[in-house]
Amino acid sequence: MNTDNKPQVFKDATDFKTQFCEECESIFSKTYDELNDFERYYALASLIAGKARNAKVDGENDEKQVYYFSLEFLIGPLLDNYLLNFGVRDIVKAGCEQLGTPLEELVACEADPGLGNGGLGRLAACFMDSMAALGINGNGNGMRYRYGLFRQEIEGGRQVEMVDNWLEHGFPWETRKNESAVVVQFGGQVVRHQDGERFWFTQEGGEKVKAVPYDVPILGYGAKKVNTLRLWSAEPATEDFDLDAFNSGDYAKAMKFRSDVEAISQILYPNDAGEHGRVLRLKQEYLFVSAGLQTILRTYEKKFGKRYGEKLWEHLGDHVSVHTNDTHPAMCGPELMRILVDEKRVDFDTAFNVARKTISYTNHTVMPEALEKWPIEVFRHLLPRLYMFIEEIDRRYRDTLPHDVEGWANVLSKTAILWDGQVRMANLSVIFAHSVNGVSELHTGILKASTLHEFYELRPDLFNNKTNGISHRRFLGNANPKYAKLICDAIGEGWLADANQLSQLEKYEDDPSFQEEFEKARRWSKERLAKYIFEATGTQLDTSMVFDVQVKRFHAYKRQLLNVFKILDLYNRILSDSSFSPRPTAFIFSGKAAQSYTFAKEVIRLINSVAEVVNGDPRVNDKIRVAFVPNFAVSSAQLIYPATDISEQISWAGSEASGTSNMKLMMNGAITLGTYDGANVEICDLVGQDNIKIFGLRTEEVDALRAAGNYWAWDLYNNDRIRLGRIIDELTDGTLAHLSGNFESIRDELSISNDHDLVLKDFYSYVDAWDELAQAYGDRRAWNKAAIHNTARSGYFSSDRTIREYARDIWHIDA
Ligand code: GLS
Repeated sequence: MNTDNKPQVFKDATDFKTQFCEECESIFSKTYDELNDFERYYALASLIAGKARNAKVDGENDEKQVYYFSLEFLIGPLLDNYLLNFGVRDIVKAGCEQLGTPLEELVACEADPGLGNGGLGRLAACFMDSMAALGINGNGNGMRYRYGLFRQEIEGGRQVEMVDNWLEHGFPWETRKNESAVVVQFGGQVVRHQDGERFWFTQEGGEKVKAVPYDVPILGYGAKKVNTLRLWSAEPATEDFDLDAFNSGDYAKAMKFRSDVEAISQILYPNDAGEHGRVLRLKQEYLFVSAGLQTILRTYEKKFGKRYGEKLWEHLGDHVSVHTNDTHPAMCGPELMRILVDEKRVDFDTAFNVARKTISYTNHTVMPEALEKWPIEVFRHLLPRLYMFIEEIDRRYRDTLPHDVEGWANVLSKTAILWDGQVRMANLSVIFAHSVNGVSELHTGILKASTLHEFYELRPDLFNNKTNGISHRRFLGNANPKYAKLICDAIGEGWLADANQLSQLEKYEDDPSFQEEFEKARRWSKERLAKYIFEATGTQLDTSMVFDVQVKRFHAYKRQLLNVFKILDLYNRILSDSSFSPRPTAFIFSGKAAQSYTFAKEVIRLINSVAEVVNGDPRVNDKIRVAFVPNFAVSSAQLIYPATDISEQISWAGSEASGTSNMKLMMNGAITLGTYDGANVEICDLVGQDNIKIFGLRTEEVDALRAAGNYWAWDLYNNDRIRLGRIIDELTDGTLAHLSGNFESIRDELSISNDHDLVLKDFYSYVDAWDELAQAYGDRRAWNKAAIHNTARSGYFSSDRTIREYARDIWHIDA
C-alpha cells in the first residue's frame, strides 16, 4: 500500500535490502546471514526507527502544541504499523522474502510494550497515531515503566502473574534524552521568605528525583508528520549514597535510596477502573505531571519569550493545550500554578486562569470505586507545596459557590476538592478544566445526569461528548491483511487516510464474488488464530465453527460470567435434549484480571474449568468448544479481531463508559451481541437493528430496578431449577471441580450481592438473543452482508474522527 507524497524511504526492494544488511552489520558487526530472527527484527526496527526520527522536522510550525498526559500508552508493536505508515510494506515484504525470512516472522519477534492496562491506555496510543496522521502537533507524556503489566500464564486453570520484562532485549524505538532530564521534588518543608512587601515560598529538603525522558517517534500515516511520545524514568538526582552504611559494609542500606527512587518508574499499577491508594502511585502521577510541565514551559518560554515579554504566561493557552487522560494527571492544574507562581512570579489569579484555559479533562468511567481519592495527610506529606495550592483553590471555590444554588450544602459536598479527609481527584480535574468530556453519548449523558451532575448544573458549558475511536489503520489495515487487501482492491486505498470511505463498501455487501472473497479472508484469519491458540494452549478449534469472542479486562461489570452461564446452559441442554442442536460455536476468551481482584480471577478459573469439561466431552465437543487465550495484548488482539464472527459486548447497561473492542470487532466484520451500553448504542444507530443483536435491560430499567429495591435474584434461582438454577448448582456440585475445585465464591458473590451485575436478571434475554444470532449464521449470504455492512459503517469509529472533534471543540485547532 502506497501513500501520496510520502518521503522516499526505500527506492525498491534492492535498495531496502542493501540498507537493511548495512544496518545489521552496523548494529551487530555480523552479516545478515549470521543473525537470528530476533536480531534481524531488531536491526529492521532500528532502521525504521532511525528513518522515523529523521523524518521529524523540529519547530516546523507555530501551531498549537497538544500535550496528551496519560499514565498509560498501550502502543503495541510498532514495526508493521510504521511500514504501513511509511507506505513501504510491500517493498519490505518483498525484500525480506528475497533475503529468506518472511516479514511476518520478523514482525512476530517484536515485544509488546505492556505500558497500559486496557482500553484507556490503548485509546491514548490510538490518539497518538491519529494526531500524527492529521498533522497535529501531538506530544504524548507518560511513564516509562521498567516492567509492564504482568505477563499472564494459566496454571491449573488459574491466572498466574509473571514479570513482564519487556525491556530485556532493548527497545529499538526509544532514545534516552539525558540533556532533557529535570528534577522533581517530594516531601520536605515549605519555607516562607520575605523581602519587603514581597514574599514567596520554597520547598526545602525532602527527596529530589531526576526524571529522565525516553522519546519514541510517532510516525503518522503518509509520514507527513512525526510526533514524540515522551516517557519518563525516575533516577536518583545525585550519585550520592549512604557513605557510612557503605563503609560499614551494609551495601543494601547504602543503595536503598537509589532503589526507592527507581521504584517510582518500576511498575505499572494493574488496576483498570478500580483499586488505588498507594503512595507509589501518587509519586508516579506527580513525577510525570511535574516533569512534563517543566519541559513544556521551558520549550514555550524559549519559543515565545521574546514575542510576549511580560505577558508571556498569559498567552500559554493560545499555544499549548494540556489534555488530561482521566484523573491520573489531575495534578496538572495545581502543578502548573505552582511553577507559574513560585518560579515565574505570576500572580495567583492569573496563574489559575492560565491553567484553566490550558487544561482539559476526559472522564473514562462512572464506577464510583474508580474515582481517585487520596488521604489529605498522605498528600500533604508527599507534596507539601502543591497541597497549599489545592487548599487555596478549594477555599476560593467554596467562597465563590453561589449560596443561592438549590441544595447548596449538597452541591458543596459533591463538588469540593477536599472532603472527608480526602483529596478528590475528579473534582480537582473538573475545577481546573475548560472542557470536560465523556467517551460515548450514553456515558456523557450519565456524567451530566449523575456522576458529575452538580458540576453540570453549575457549568453546563464545560461538558461535551467525544465518542471514542480506534486506529483503523492498525486494527483493520495491519491486523487483517487479507480483508484489507480485498477492500483496497474494491474501493482503493483512500480509506486508510479517510476511514469514511469505507462506506463505499456498501455497494459490495450483496455482491457474491466480494462475499466469497470476504469468506476466504475470514477463513484465513480463523486458521491463523486457531494455530496460535493451539500453540499457546493445546486447544484445538474447528474453523468451520462460529467464532464467538469476548476479549477485554476481567471485571464483574463486563460480565464474562454471563457468557460462561450461557455456555453451561448450552452444555446442559445438549446433554439433556438430544434434539437440541445449537450452531457449532467456539467460545474464545482473553483478558487479564488485576492481581488482587479475586472474583475476576475466579471467573478466569471458571472459564478454564468449563473448557476442560466441554472440550473433553465427545458428546458436546463437536457443537461447542471453549478456549482461553493467555496474556491478552495488542499483538494477540490483532490476531483475534479479524477471526471473530460474534462480538460479545455484554456489560450491564450504564456500566461500560464506551468500550473500544466493540469498535475494533465491528470494523473487522463481526456482528455485535450486546447490551444497550457505552458505544454499543452508537454502533446500533449506525448499522441498524438488523445488523446487531441487542438484549437485556436498558439503563433506565437498570436504574428503576435498583431504585425500586424489590429485585430478589434468588427467586430466579428458585423458580428455574432446570436451567438457571442448575447452572448455579454446578458451580458447587463438583461438575466443574476436576481442574482445581468448585466455585463457591462465585455463587456466594451472586447471592450476597443480590446479583449486583444482573447476570441472572439478563440471563434469558441473553441466551435467546445468542440462539437467534447463532442461527442466523446459517444463512451465509445474509450473514456476510451484515458483516460487510458493519465494516462499511465503521468509519465513524476511526480515532481520526475523534481527534478531529477534540481538535475543533477542545483544543481549538484546525485539523
Ligand atoms: C475505560 C472504560 O472502562 C472503557 O469503557 C473505555 O472505552 C476506555 C477508554 O475511554 O476507558 N476506563 C478505564 O478506566 N479503563 C477503560 O478501559
